[in-house]
Amino acid sequence: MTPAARHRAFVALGANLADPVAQVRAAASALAGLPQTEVVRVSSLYRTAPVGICGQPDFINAVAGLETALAARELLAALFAVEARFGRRRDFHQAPRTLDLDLLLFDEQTIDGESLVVPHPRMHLRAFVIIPLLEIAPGCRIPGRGRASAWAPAVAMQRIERLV
Ligand code: PH2
Ligand code: MG
Ligand code: MG
Repeated sequence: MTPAARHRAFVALGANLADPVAQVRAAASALAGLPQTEVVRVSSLYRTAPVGICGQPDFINAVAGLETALAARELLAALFAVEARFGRRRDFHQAPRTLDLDLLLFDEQTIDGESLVVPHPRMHLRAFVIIPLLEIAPGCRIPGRGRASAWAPAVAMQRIERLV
């Protein structure tokens, strides 16, 4: 039997409701429980200003690097299942959330589907993704966007604070 191909994936974790530090910590542990998946690294937690939305509490964000034998869409479904377990409700677009798990990168693949777009289309413009991603994968490349590190200056005005 040939072993299933292993993929390197990066996932963004975010929460801004109901003790978000605890939510993000627990979510990182939940990722370790995904089938056929190992968590290789988890970044520090960061407190970040909401981007693209007004009047919401600060977020807690992190990025996890995974190694998985799941296909991209299987991983996405597994991430949705974890969000649901954490009580995520989708009351309206960009409603405050107990947990948001976004698939950022999947190997060097470009996926342009109805339910899944990889690389995440706005990841390079968000300090809350770029800074934790660079912490755990400084040489990381974003297909179509070049080195992740090249985007750090573009997000330098966004408020982000690493938690100790
Ligand atoms: N997620 C969003 C929109 N804005 N801002 C921060 N700081 N962190 C997030 O995780 C975030 C956001 C949509 O998912
Ligand atoms: Mg999101
Ligand atoms: Mg999401």
